[in-house]
Amino acid sequence: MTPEYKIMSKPKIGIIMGSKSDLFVMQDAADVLKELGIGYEITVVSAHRTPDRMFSYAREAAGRGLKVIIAGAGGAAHLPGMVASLTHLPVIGVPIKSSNSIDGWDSILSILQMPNGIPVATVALNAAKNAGILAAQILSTADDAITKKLISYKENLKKKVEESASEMGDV
Ligand code: RP5
Repeated sequence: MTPEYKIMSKPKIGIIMGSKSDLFVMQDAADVLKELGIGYEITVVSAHRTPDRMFSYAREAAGRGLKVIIAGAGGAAHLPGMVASLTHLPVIGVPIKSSNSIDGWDSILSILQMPNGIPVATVALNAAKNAGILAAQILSTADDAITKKLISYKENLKKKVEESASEMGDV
């Protein structure tokens, strides 16, 4: 399957989504991983339209060196849970408010309410950026360079708030 993925060097994170129409959300995961200098691959894998592709992607992911999978889907979103059932890798689910969605709740509940034994770490609706950060945090437990980058990323968030506060007039 490898040649058809869009790959940044030495991918450790696999970003998949149920449809190309999910890319407007899932791109945020790729962007934050790029910012943190973490290699990822990104592609479309549909649980219901391409079940065989989903099966082989999930089964082969660990062997190809991936450490975390980020899976986004909208509507009756079974992709993250099904992928989690097929691999021991941690799976982060991104519920997406898609064109076929009932306000996003269908996707949130499908991804969040996994039965015991097969967890999916579910982020907020459309929160692919947080999925990317969480994936980096998982990698950081065994990687000091990523830890340093995350500390500086969060330090920067703090600085921005402080700058806003001083612009608005500190109290
Ligand atoms: C889901 O259905 C996809 O994840 C997407 O969010 C939604 C709509 O897909 P398209 O009809 O736009 O391909 O499977």
